[in-house]
Amino acid sequence: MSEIAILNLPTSRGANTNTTPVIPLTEADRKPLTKKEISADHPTWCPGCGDFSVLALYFKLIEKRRMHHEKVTTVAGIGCSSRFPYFVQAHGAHFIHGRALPFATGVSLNRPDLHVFVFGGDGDAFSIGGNHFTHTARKNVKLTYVVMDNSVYGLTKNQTSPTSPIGFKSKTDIWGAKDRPINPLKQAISAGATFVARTSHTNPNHVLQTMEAAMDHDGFSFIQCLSECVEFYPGAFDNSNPRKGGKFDLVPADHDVTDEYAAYKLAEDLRPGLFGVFYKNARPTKNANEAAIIADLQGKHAGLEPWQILKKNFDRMK
Ligand SMILES: Cc1ncc(C[n+]2csc(CCOP(=O)(O)OP(=O)(O)O)c2C)c(N)n1
Ligand code: SF4
Ligand SMILES: [Mg+2]
Repeated sequence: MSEIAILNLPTSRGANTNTTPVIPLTEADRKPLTKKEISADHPTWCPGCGDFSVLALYFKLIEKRRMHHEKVTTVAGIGCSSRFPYFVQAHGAHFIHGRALPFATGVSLNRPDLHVFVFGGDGDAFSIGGNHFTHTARKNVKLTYVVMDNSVYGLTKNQTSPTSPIGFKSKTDIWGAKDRPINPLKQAISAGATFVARTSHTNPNHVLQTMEAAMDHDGFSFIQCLSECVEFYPGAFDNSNPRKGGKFDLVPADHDVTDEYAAYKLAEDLRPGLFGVFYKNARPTKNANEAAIIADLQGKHAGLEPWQILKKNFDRMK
């Protein structure tokens, strides 16, 4: 039961007075947000960009899970995909290029009542943000990271990204990329992510289902969501789109998602690869570990304010 201040509430809950504005409401009493209420600015993406579909499905998730403005937290770095929080009418931050995860970690550790979603691009995640990806995964911070992978730098108008395939021609590789691309799923599994999945903007039901499963996971959940850049890499994922003659093959139903080595092997096939949850396992989260340390210290220093406990610890380090 939550207490929500409502002014001038009409009739059914009793007299409408100006002096008793606090009415107890249950979550079930509140109407789910509508798309209109969650949408902020009109997205500035190019017409046809895959990112539109991911945003629309995030709205669907908010609506389906009956989340309200004060519980929606969307964080991003810099890039076309990272403009995401601008378009969500709720709490969020469009942070520094590659630094979305440390920012989101702070939010997640301090606000256990929220489920933090982070959206961003392949460059943001695996180039400049590569080191944060590794450490957020190994620490198992509770949040969901959706990398909208278009295999190119879109915002800066066509440079090779860490997921561009060999031979990809861009402004930085005019004769075609020579460097072996990274495999985001293998990287996530080996770094210690406890939920690892792949989906594609062309399959809305699959995106929604994957985001829901990630949200329900207690730990660092990572989704590689293919999202086509129609401006600088059109047709990049046609071979995974049945409407374009490709195939959308699912992770086999008998795959044991707790088997790290089996997951790693399934992630081998890069393009188009398989879709679904590759790996999922339970491991203590950074959130739980930190909470236990705080509870222990508060028990040992009863009567002291948190800042006083913190100061005591700093003093011990001198
Ligand atoms: C510290 C810093 N370095 C470089 C840039 C320039 N920059 C902005 S976005 C970007 C890459 C965008 O690619 P990606 O993350 O894949 O996102 P997309 O635009 O493709 O969605 C770069 C290099 C920057 N803004 N800040
Ligand atoms: S440049 Fe590419 S990624 Fe950026 S908005 Fe346009 S289509 Fe989307
Ligand atoms: Mg990109």
